[in-house]
Amino acid sequence: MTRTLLLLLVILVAILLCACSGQTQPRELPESPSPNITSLSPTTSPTPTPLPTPVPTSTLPPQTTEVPKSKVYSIVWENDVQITETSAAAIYPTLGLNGNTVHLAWVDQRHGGENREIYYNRSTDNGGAWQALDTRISNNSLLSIKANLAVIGDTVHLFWRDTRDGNFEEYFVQSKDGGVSWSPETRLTNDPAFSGCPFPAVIGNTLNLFWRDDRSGTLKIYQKRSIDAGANWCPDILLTPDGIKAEFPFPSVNGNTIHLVWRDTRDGNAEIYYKRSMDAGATWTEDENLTKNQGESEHPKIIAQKDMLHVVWRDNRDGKYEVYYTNSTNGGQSWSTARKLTHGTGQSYWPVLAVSNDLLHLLWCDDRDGTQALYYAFSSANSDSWSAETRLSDCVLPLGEYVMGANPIMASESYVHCVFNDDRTGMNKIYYKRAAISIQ
Ligand SMILES: [Ca+2]
Ligand SMILES: [Ca+2]
Ligand SMILES: [Ca+2]
Repeated sequence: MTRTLLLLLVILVAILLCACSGQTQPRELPESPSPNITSLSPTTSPTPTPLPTPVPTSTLPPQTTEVPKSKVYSIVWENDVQITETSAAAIYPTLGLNGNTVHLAWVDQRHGGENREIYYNRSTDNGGAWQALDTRISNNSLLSIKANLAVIGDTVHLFWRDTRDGNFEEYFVQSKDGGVSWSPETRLTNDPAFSGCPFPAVIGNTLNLFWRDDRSGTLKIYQKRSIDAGANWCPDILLTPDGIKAEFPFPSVNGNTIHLVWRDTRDGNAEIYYKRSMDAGATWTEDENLTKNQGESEHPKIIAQKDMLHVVWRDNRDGKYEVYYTNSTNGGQSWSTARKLTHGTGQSYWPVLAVSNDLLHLLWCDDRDGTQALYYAFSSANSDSWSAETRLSDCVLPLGEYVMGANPIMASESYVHCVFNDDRTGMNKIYYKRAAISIQ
């Protein structure tokens, strides 16, 4: 019995030893979840399948850099809405945007003769419906033109230029209730020369206005500032060198920083210059030439999108005018190599950008078919690839420097809004068109 027990004990020990010899190192406890899981490099995740990018077209360059994207956007344009119904011409529409509210200003000839007046309308449902009665903003017998809006919440600032004083001067009105009622107008400039094309940049209660002025014989860029929401304005500030022709200033605001581009001839041909103010317009960095080529580089527009800056302009460095693009990923400290965006048979004019979330929207005029037409394309890849073009309208004014309003395109998360004038009825009228943005 004892011997049997001993034998069983020996067998048991042998089995245990055998089992232990086949066992690996004691299993470690599973790691606790990494607190940095959300910051893991994308390269450690399964590589997302590159989604179909918007189809390159014959007039936009093929995609040069594959950018994996998690979203494919669809932009579907709706029918035109005719905003002005009078028998008189209306031109130069421009937009402002605040949430679902779309603000629209334009130049209207309904009062006859040489008079031009600034008119205004708005939609509070993303462009679905417009006020039955538009609003007359200016009221004098001479030219009131080139309106431009700056919208901060319910406060709408509206600037334009006006010849009532014997030469062009900048004027300003303000609405603090989303365009329902308007302040009396304020005359902002007072010099005997041409004061044109006012472009505002608003940061809280600090208003900056940029315009071109030839008070000493040459067009130059001037700035004017108010730090009390427009109640008081500082004297005019000259922003570009005296004696150098500079015009078409265009600002974009990002936080407390104003980024400014303009057309400048100090280098012997027209170039796009840039500078920024990181204190809401009080001080500025040095002027920087963004183009540096022998062609005429003009019609610049800049727009900030999150931490990226996008600039477009037109350039004839290759013999005819095409739309060019550059961007900065470090707040304007350095810029990408310029890229040509249009390759059609005609000349391209007046490129304008809008941004919304991940999208970059481009609107421009092109005469490839013999008449000047308005085209649109978008990019979800910082201009590396572009959608097919959409011809939005036969644009209508003869080619010239005053064709396009200041902001004819703006975008929200849900819609792209576009305004233009078109003479399909035999006379220029203001049309509005929107596109719903969806993610497929
Ligand atoms: Ca007038
Ligand atoms: Ca003047
Ligand atoms: Ca140039």
